[in-house]
Amino acid sequence: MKPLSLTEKILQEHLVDGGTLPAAGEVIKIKIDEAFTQDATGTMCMLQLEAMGVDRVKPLSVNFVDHSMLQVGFRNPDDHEYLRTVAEKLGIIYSPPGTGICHFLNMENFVKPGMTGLGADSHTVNAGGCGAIFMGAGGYDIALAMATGNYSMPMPKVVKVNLTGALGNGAMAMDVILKMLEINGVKGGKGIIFEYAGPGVASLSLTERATITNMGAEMGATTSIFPSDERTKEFLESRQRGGDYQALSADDGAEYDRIIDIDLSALEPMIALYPSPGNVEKVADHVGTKIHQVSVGSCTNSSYENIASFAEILKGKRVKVDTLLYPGSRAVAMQLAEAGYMTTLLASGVRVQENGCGACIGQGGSPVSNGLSLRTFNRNFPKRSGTESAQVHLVSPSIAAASALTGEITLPSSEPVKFKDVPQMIDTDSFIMPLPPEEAAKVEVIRGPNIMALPDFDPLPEKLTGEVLLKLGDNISTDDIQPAGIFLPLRSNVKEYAMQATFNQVDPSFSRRACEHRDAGGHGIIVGRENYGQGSSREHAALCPRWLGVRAVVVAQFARIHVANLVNFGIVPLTFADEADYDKIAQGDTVSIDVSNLEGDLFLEVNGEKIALNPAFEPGDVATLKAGGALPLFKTNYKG
Ligand code: MIC
Ligand code: SF4
Repeated sequence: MKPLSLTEKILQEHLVDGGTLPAAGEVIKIKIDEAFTQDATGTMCMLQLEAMGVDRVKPLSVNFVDHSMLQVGFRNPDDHEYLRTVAEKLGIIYSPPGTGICHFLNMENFVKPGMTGLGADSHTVNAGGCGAIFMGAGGYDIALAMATGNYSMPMPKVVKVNLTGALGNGAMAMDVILKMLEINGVKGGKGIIFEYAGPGVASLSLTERATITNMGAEMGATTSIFPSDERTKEFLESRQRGGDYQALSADDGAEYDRIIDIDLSALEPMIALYPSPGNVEKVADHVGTKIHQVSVGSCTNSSYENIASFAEILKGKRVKVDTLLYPGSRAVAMQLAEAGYMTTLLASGVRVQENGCGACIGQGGSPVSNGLSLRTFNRNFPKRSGTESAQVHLVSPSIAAASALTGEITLPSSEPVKFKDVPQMIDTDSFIMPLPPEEAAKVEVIRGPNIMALPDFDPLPEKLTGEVLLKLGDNISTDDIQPAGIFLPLRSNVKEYAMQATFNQVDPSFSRRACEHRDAGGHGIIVGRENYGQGSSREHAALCPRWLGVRAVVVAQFARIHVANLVNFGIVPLTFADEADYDKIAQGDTVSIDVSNLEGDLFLEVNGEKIALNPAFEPGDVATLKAGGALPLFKTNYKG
């Protein structure tokens, strides 16, 4: 038998119809062992799940609350209450606010080597550190996976990352993934699963591995995976889950699309400079730059090891700048307390915050105007911090610690940081577990006034005719399309979220213009270039534009999750056959696209010219697009 990569082994075993794996790019349907949401994507996901008429979810499912935690008014608590009660009704585990960040909790409590999983958040890929294939997707795809236990996706290419040596020179796991970003860039992972292997793997703990797989999202990768080995066993045993362990690795002689070699011993501290995780340089070249804030945490770097290393560097000293800390989970916070590090951190002047996403998604912790914030997070897109004029650079926890003490970018000692090894804490009591079906059926789902009904969308007309509402450049992120931050409490209210936030940081007149155009019968068109929709999995970046009358997006290339979300909400995703045609279109141009035959040749007509387009959707998506979106199609089939 052909030797298989670890990725191929897991995917093969999960093929719904059995058989062998097809060539890269062909659609595969796999069984999903776990599906989860977080609160910011979860309410829409749950509304869609309810609209599907599902009584009880099929795979292990979890609703985590970690993003929208500020309870300033009724909106966020209403969302939490809806998520709690709908979880009880449908057989989903509920993780209340304060328990921790979804990806961190997932690793601690649910992921087993060899599993497949889907989460309504782009950093679901974090779980790859535990030898599993977990991917981010939009809320509709999660709802469907919860309803059916299956997910369809293009077969990815598998790229091996051969690790040798061990980290030294003050480098941490964050520097491994920053190196990968330097090599591959922010779109170099599209259609790829990065499979880490080689003798260097054994030197990395599970949480270090998760830091690396987590930020695979920043390369646009489908996901990343590490083998399951003695370190995996050690981690699972420390979580009292030794029974979940199985050894897993690639077969000798497995073939890969490409091999990337990284010598861990040669790495040095790196920094991703504002405004992109792909702007990677050496910290050494930026030493002495004045900073205004340090923020430690996020799903990338909030483990006990991360925070204990940070605390060791601060021990007995005082921070010079505003320094915020977000532990990954309540269990991590308890472990830090047990080891005495909570006291160290507080005594150093650190502002210890709630276990959750916090400043990473602009929920507090915004930097001062024109300030520079050094963060151990994974994204530094413009305005994401909530302060328009501020900049964010991304670094490892030890750079964050050394810099917090001096108020400028500083390299710590190159000696490895030694921290206290205390047992991990178990906090499974925080979860609200599913009720038996007969009791679940009696649960009343509570919908406060923040929970709006899903909008109805009409089918695709034969021809789209309207205006180019926006012409954009490269790397437009979902934070540009549909910002989070102060707008996060509007996630359950499509109309308000669309009117107040869609593209508002790019062009504050967008929502108003789009509405007027829609109400006059026009079909809105967006034009962009490379890597459109990078970043978050938020389906609101498709749902809200659709509500505002956008019916097609024409770009050079799309990010993976966003293109699926566009299809799910009936927006036709198209690419230029010849990228140079981008220059032939201007914002405000009246254009038309005949979409009567989505499987035929497609053109955009503008200024008397016909520009050739390619579909960015799969043939299997045509019915969804024609119906005006996934839910309208689901409902038609369900009724029929
Ligand atoms: C992010 O980091 O951008 C988020 C917020 O976690 C998103 C999900 C969301 O927008 O709710 C993600 O990464 O998918
Ligand atoms: Fe939360 Fe930030 Fe991780 Fe997104 S990237 S899940 S906002 S911690």
